[in-house]
Amino acid sequence: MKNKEIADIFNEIADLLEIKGENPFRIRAYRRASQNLEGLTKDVVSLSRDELLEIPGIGHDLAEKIEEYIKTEKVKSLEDIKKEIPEGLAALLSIPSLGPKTAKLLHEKLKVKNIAELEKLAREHKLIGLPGIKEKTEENILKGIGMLKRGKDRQPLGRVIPIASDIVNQLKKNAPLEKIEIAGSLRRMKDTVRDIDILATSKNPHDVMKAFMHLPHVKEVLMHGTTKSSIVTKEGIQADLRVIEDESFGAALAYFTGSKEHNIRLREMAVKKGLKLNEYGIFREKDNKKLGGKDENDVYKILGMQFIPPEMREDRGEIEAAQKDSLPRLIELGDIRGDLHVHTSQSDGSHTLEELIEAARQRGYEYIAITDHSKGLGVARGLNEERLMEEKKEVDALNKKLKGFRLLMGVEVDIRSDGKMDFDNEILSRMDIVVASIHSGFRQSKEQITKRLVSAMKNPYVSVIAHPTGRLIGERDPYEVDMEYILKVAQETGTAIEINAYPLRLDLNYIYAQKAKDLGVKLVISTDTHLVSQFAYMHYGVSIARRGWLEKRDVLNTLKYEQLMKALWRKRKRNFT
Ligand code: DGT
Ligand code: CA
Ligand code: ZN
Repeated sequence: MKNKEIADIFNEIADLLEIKGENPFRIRAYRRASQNLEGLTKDVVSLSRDELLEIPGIGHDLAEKIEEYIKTEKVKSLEDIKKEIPEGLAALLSIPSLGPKTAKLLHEKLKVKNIAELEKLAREHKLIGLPGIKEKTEENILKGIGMLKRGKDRQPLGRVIPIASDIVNQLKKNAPLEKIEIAGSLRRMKDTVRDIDILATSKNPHDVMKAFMHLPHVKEVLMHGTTKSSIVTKEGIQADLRVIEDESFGAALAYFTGSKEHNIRLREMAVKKGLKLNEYGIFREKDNKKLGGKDENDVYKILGMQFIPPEMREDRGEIEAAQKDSLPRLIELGDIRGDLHVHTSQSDGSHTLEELIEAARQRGYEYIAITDHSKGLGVARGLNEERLMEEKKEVDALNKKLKGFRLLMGVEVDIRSDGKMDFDNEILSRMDIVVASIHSGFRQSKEQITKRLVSAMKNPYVSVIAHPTGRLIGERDPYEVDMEYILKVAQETGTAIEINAYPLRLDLNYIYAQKAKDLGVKLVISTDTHLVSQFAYMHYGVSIARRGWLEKRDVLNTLKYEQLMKALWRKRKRNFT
């Protein structure tokens, strides 16, 4: 949900206003709005202007900022305030436990300009004696700086999953475990995660904790307890391990999988039914009799609803749907019949057609689409018309030989800065599939970028828009684009939209994937493979689709080859007649 993101932004604005010494009433208004947004059970994205105004503390001004953020993922006034405050000073606020008042004080009295200076002063005990600063405050500041240095707040899912799986596998080998499961945002397959939450059962928790402390991954031990321990891995990610009683394992798994919002709703429902739900189980209120909690499904069954897949647990309507027995049947990895975005060594991939076919067949695929870059993308050795036709010949020849497997001849055509396609329609018309995407001009205005994508979708030969927002998680923000409008045009033109499964992309994100589905837009889930090992990224793309409530029928590459080709031809036919 965007609620938390926007709540954080309002809080940040309040912090910065406080550093600036602005009107306390204004600051208070932002804090109040932030709190109320965070406590909101409805998804703010789904609210109309009038409904926004009903949230306590939200007037027209803040409602406008909320809408701005939903559309652009930015709030301009925040960017503006940031410009007015020395960068290093604003950065002090990223230190956990250091508030704006202290930041302002440090700046005014000691001329602290950045975190490094603050750390030095704190080590030399030069902060003590400032109003309100005691030895303990100094300690906390140093602790906070340490935390900050250990790692970024959130890491991309694709970076953390391999680490988490490895920890689990090592524990399975080296600790006396019975059950072990990953919980938290990782189990919900959120695109970024803050830490790794692991739950286990064992007759010997002591030895499990010991094994955990001695994993090769450990850089630092934060806490070593009898049933709960926390470490920081060499990659700078915190991992918590809890050993749970077997009869509570299901309840604990539900609790620690979250999300917090989902849990809160479940607990409220339990209370209404005269029950009590916590991480130990589900109980009858009047006599505390335990009704369940060994299996996770106990919780949902006793509350009178369907089991909710972890990816959906965000309080975005899944509880209501589960009560009505109307949860979607989510797409699964096994539904995927092929990959529709694959590069060969002709452009910037690493493998020949034969190697790619071999790897795809090993995954059980029935087809893949070869989509090398087009000529304009020099850095990726994009193909000109001649080389593309040469590649098409090879693909045709292979298709004649192959049994039970098909190659689709395609191209990832660059959408140029002026909105023109990098190839003429004459060339595009000879492709089985055309994947169009933006690789330049990321800083163009929202209008310009939206226009470029619209012009691509209006081309009858463009089948799919790839990585539609261009984001690279933690590295590059999405370009500015009116995604609502893009989806509308996708629906009107019959253009499919890609969920790019490459771990740093995961683009479309799950919110828009769901919007696309609701509008009747078809999606494809593709890996953008450059190396055969990257076919395995499909798993991440499917998770995003599941978080967006997608079913098999919403995704084109679940179709058999013939049906897929028909679906791809539909747009061209329509545009011809
Ligand atoms: P993250 O770590 O920020 O990527 O996201 P989560 O969802 O893994 O959050 P985390 O690690 O703080 O907590 C794990 C789960 O524990 C969370 O999804 C729900 C549960 N939980 C944590 N704090 C609370 C709480 O205050 N109330 C309730 N009901 N559940 C909580
Ligand atoms: Ca977590
Ligand atoms: Zn690509």
